[in-house]
Amino acid sequence: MRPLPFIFLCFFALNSLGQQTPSIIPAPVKTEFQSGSFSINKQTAILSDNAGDTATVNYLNDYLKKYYGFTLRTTHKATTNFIQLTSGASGQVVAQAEGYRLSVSRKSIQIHGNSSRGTFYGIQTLLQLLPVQKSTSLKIPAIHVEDYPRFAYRGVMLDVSRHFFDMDFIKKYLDLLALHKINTFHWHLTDDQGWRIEIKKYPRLTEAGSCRNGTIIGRYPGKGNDGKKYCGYYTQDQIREIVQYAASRFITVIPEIELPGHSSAAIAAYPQLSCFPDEPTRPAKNTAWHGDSTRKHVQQAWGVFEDVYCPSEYTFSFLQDVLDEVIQLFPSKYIHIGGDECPKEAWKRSSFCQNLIKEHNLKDEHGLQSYFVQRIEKYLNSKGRAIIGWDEILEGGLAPNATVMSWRGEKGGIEAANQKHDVIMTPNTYVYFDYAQRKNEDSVVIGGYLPLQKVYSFNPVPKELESNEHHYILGAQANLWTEYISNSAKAEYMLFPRITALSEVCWSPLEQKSWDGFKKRLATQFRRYDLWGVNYYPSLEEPLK
Ligand code: TNX
Repeated sequence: MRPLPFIFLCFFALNSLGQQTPSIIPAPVKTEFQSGSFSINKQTAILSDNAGDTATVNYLNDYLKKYYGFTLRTTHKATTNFIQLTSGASGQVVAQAEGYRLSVSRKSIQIHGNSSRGTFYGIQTLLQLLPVQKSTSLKIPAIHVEDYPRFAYRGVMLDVSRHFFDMDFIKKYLDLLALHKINTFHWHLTDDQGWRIEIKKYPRLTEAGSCRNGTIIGRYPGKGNDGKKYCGYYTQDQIREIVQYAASRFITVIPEIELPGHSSAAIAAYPQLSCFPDEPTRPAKNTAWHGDSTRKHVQQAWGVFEDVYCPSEYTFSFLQDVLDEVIQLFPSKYIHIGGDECPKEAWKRSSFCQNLIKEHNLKDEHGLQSYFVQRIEKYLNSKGRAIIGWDEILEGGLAPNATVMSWRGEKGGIEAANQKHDVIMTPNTYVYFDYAQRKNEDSVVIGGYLPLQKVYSFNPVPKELESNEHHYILGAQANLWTEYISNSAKAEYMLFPRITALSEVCWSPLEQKSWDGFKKRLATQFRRYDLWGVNYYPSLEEPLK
């Protein structure tokens, strides 16, 4: 008989302990396997003295309850069979608040985070060591992990305007982000097809702006219109609930309030926001419209629309009022103000805009867009917040403190870093999860082809940048635009497994990244998706080209 290869021996050795091969995603900075194992069972205690870790202890117990059917007691003293959580700057792995150390021995599991954030990520790694089947005794291999993220910004965006997603799904989404050590949820709350956030001072935003009278059927321009009223928005109480839910998973929620373009829903509610309040809304080219078409309405098809915010004092005071309420709801440092895809036709034919251009010595309508964004930036800066905008905010001159989200490939990010601005990389060439992930996609998608391996190959630091510019790249984000994603099963299908590749892009050091190694670990991750009840595209073998 030929000797079995070493890898098989390891596999059998682990299997005889009732364990799967450890497969931690995203790959940690340093992992050492040791001999022996620890079992979490109903007698295991949690030791934790740090108030900042209370949410994490509850989180761990919720997870154990949900997937394994039992919880652990907390205590202040134990000599064996315990999980100890400590947090704080002493004994740091590296000077990184999100760093942690995890040690599993026969007697105990010890997790030390450089801050409570780090401790939470230590717990996430521990969850990845648990068996993927339900059991009341969870065997874990002895291991030592030292870990911290490559990027401080690790995000995923969800568009809830084109299609609305309910509270339960938003919470599930946040759960799934946390399981991937993603720390930012970018919530795209307003667009042409629906305004989704309650604003007390402007009730029509949700009364009128959160509903459209119909939606095109199928891929643009569509095979007709379904003629069904489509509505949805989050109340301020619900928003607070989500922000809190995210915070207990160390996720920051960044709201996006689109301006000056993608504003048809707001204009439908308050026509004076347009430079041409009396002109009826124009449907997208070659698309079927349902219902009245004599005045302003929420759009029923996808695309880019010419009726945008007029840069009037009425609009600025409206936006400042809206942002005042947004700031109250979201404690994040950043507010995303959109800035993308703003056609200039309306501003060109408006005498008000042409006078404004002259009055402020602006070069043209791009200068006017820059003036618009800079006024909003100034206002938000005065409230202690910073803006993020899509890369079109580079056109006509960047607002002084803006962070740029580079979506049309990487060039906007490169240009912004050259101008010494912070950048978040979200290029459609690597992280647009509304694009097809398989060659023969049988559901309707927006187009494009973005297989898993392409996502995995993404390096958020463009090679064109000098090393002294690398620090401008805060991190990366995947975007889930939902024109063709009308339900949560499809949203999950488009996200998984690509979000798992993204997590490694954002977290793992380059030297720990390997496509072959990732594919092996992904096989176990698929079993975790099953455990979590996540819908996913199961192929591991979709070729890159
Ligand atoms: C471009 S990315 C958009 C969105 C669309 C998306 C579809 C960006 C800033 N704007 O409005 O939903 O393409 O992939």
